[in-house]
Amino acid sequence: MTYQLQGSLFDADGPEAEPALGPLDGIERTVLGGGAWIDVLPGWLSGADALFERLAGGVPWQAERREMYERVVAVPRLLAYYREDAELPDPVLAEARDALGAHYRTELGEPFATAGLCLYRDGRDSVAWHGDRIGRGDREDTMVAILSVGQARPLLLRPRGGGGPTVRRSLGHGDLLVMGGSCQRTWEHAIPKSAGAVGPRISVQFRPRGVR
Ligand SMILES: O=C(O)CCC(=O)C(=O)O
Repeated sequence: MTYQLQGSLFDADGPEAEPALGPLDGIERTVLGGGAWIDVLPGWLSGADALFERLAGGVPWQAERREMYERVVAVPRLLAYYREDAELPDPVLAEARDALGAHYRTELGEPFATAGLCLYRDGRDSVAWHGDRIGRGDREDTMVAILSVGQARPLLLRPRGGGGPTVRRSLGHGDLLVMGGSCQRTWEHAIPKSAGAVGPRISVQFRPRGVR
């Protein structure tokens, strides 16, 4: 199976441009409340077409199944997980992890260690409301940084359990979004299903050790 970017998604640098990261200085913080925040930097990565192609074709994507309401159902996206010290599937991802670690060193107090990759094949792929609360994210403030390539999809955030205002950020080709503070404990996030012609998207999530 091949996953291809649609023409309108191609970035301005063209498909031949090597993936490269810009500075993190322009990143903008939005305080969500309850100790949670998000930082957003559109277009952090240039040469995003080439990175998309390499990851789409080179990562050993896994289809997973899970139990839901006493049935086993397919998880609606493909996944790959790189543990701490595993070689990442592209050198620019190691650069991204290290640049994020350096930028947030004082605030986070530890490096980003693991990388989770998700491939949303089309608008039917999605992830339901959740916080990354397996491990320390359930008890401690932490950060999860998402680098997105491919089709722009909205990331929604709401206070845990719902009932509060929903915050929406479109994550496009080369964009960065970092969830921080208590975000995994006190807020939830989701990528909803989307109707119509929706191209593929790859999300790369960097997390500190013990957060999942
Ligand atoms: O697709 C994304 O950027 C979000 C992924 C996510 O929330 C997760 O895998 O826990």
